[in-house]
Amino acid sequence: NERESDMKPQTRYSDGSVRLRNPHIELMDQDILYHLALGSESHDLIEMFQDIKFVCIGGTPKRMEEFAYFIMREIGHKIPTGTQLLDISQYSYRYSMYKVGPVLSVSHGMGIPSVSILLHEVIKLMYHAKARDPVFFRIGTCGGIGIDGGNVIITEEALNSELKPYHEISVLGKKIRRPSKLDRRLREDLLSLAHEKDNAYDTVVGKTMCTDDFYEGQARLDGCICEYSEKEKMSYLCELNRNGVTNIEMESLAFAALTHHAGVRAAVVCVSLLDRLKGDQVLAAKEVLNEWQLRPQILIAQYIKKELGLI
Ligand code: R2B
Ligand code: URA
Repeated sequence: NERESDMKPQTRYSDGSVRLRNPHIELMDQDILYHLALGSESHDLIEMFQDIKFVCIGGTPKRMEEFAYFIMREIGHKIPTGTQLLDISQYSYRYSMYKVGPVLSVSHGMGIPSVSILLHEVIKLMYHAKARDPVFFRIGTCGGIGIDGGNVIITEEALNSELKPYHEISVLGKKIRRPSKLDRRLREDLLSLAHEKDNAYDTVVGKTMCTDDFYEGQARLDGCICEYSEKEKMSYLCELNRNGVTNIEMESLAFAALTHHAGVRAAVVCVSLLDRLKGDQVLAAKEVLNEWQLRPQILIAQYIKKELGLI
């Protein structure tokens, strides 16, 4: 019952606004974006979100709040003195969402199920808002394969744990596969914006393996269960390395597959927290980790500033 999804990637409307691959939505009286605490009738989504050009998503609510303040300074967006950015989705108690001019900064939680739910609703949000040609970025963390903590990896291709470039999901009890493609042009533009002068860290392009677990799913020896040897672990990680895998994380597959299928341009930029060929535990100090997590944000900010004509 397995088959490649034979549908072509979704195209946008001629004005660049998002078209949904779902005939049911426009027949509904209202569409409640439950996990965002927004709705098409309860909120004026066009008024609130039509100007969005960049949708940036990342795991934690705190990091995405910080990104919102960071991008606000970078693009010179002003809010009244003494006021704070509002977490638009605070009453969902699931995800958090901040809007800074044309930038939306949203948390997606951990793993494919969480990022999938978020993306279904954010892509619908862009559709209801009639936002034009929004670009999506995942700003994340990962384990490097032969890449030390602190270095930045732009995903060339998202692979499942069998190293295949598709996301397999169950729909009506049947397995279907969707290609986990990311936008090549976007990736190349990002790479060209990566700093070269500063040698503090590198920015590289590589294949990203996406797993459903942090421990056994990523060949760690330090989960509550481990039924393989260190030798088996190392031979597996070395095989990943030989296959061009530069990093492992837990969302890129669904992120790439859903955005591609919805006809939305997207890229994944992650910072490595450790080289998995050297260990399993994330040992770096909190302050160091915080500084590292800014690095993908800096790259995305460069892209946004360039697109806005600010650099
Ligand atoms: C990277 O970090 C998280 C696990 O610690 C997960 O969300 C991911 O992809
Ligand atoms: N996120 C992951 O999924 N794996 C790591 O090793 C580090 C961060």
